[in-house]
Amino acid sequence: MLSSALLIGASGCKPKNAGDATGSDAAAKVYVPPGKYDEFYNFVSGGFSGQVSVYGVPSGRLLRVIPVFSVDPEKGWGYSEETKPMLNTSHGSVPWDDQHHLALSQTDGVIDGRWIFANANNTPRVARIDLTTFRTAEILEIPNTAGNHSSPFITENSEYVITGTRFSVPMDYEPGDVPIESYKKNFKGTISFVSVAPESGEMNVAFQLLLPGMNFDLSHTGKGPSSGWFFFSCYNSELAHTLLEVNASKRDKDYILAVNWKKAEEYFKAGKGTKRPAKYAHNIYSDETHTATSTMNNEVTVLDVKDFPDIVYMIPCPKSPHGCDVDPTGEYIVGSGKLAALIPVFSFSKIQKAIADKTFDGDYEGIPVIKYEAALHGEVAKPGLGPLHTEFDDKGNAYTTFFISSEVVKWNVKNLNIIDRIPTYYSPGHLSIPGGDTKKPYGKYLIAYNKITKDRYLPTGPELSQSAQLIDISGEKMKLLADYPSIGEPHYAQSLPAELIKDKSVKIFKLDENKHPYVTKGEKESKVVREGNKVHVYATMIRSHFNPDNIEGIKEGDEVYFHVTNLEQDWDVPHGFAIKGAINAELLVMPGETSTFKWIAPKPGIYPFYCTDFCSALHQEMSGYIRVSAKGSNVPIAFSLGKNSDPEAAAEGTPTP
Ligand code: RUQ
Ligand code: CUA
Repeated sequence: MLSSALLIGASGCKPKNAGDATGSDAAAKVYVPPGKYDEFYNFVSGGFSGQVSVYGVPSGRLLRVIPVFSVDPEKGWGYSEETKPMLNTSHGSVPWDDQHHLALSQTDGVIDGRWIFANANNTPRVARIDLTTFRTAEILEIPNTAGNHSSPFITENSEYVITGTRFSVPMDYEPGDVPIESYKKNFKGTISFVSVAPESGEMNVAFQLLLPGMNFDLSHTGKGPSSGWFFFSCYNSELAHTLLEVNASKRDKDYILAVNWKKAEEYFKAGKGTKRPAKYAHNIYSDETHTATSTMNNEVTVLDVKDFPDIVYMIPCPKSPHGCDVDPTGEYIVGSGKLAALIPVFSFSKIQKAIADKTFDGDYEGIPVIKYEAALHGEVAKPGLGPLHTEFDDKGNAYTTFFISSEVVKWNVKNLNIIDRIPTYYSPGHLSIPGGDTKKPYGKYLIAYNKITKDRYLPTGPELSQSAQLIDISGEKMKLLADYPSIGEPHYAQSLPAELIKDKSVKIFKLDENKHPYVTKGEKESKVVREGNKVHVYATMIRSHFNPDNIEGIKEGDEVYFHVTNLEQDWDVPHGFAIKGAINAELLVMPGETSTFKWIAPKPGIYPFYCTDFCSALHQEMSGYIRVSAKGSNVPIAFSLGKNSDPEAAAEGTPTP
């Protein structure tokens, strides 16, 4: 029986004193003294904010918000000419997306600290964030996909980032204008294998598997004995296309799809796939030119699983499975059925035996269905209500979130006994243990990501912050230590030990190595060049002035490009750039970097510009003026810094030489 306290927790009425972290013991565990570093970096997805935020754990201090799929005026992301191509897609420029899952790169099944991958749900894309710069280095669109929720999942050596379609749809290379009622015939599901180049990390859609029109949900790579396999939860095996909350919940069991990806790769490499037309954008940001380029791809290789019967198998899983998690040994696969009253744990060796012995229970749309009992290691009985996601510690334990009963439950992977349970406030979705989905979990902290916070924080109008809740899992019993609000929806998170990356952080970009076509490497090279109605301003920034800071000869309607180079070669000295009336954003330019601000000169007048980042005691002085003249005027292009500062000459209006 579930204790009534849990059910009360779910309904949001807080029992007295519940969830108050207990006193000084907990406080000491999360206290990171001023000036001291946190032990872990915690990368948290932004959900409907489209970005990724970075927190320190255990303090819960927000360190950074990394712009990924949404424009970010604070950092000029999607506003500077250099970053605009990053948001390009086959649908044109897309300024927003919904970011759900994150995957840190791995080597031999262990987090290696090179990159973190992030998905965009809405317009299907995968991003690669560079962990030396904490910036988005690449965004790749995924063709033949709609709703890239089931993404990104990484293989043990980061060979592939794997993505699955949430919404099955007609393929891009087939007619899309079909009756929705023809779902069963015309709608297909896909799983995509995005290759990751070993050194550069560059991504490409290597191949796609064509599957029946189910909805793919979550996935994890096999490891150790299950190396070379992948496990996907699927729902809507009913192939419903309307009122899914009823029609996709009819069956007692849906499936986990087991994919032998090494086999699929073999077929692909042997040229067995079919090339299909497709249109998808591939955007790469270069730290050399400080500029992104976007290319449109027009082909993708597809392998229809019907033609390759030994790639995929179905394992029945109760009921509407969501999380699909593989334990650190690689032997156990946990399926969390949103509507199930138990948690099934499957055994990889049993799955292999069942395949070898053909212990099948018929097929699903042509894919062999392994008998449930033949794949099953065992069931966790009466664990809670609404299991969603599971991660693991380094001692053979699993931790599962329960959305409906609002708790985290700790259980033993081998004997399936429940060890402990702790309420969360309220309704957790994912949880994250540093390394908790890899071969090497750091089993000290668990962070639960709660969808509902109700009475947990000071009210802030109708929208309340969602939260992360830090739980100590170092002992037998879990202990709530702290919680902290999040940005957007803290959907999933991954963490790594700070030691792994903190000393590799880029401090500056070397000015010598700046290959931006409009770089200005010294103040003497500053200039303003007119090319027809385009004006290129080659400007520099250094504490505490722009060069030039007086610009004349701009005419109404001119397309002005301010190419500003930050000449600083010191850590933590960005300069900003903003100009009055700009229908754009600011720029935030890192030391040694060049960024470009496009400005259509408005009606004649004087327009101040200034540095937006408090960079020195004389930051407030870091500013300048642009004069805009009428279209037909003959004011010549002129630019200067520190000239004509004689007030008398200026009063007489002596023209700038
Ligand atoms: S799914 S709350 Cu968007 Cu990660 Cu399970
Ligand atoms: Cu540069 Cu403030």
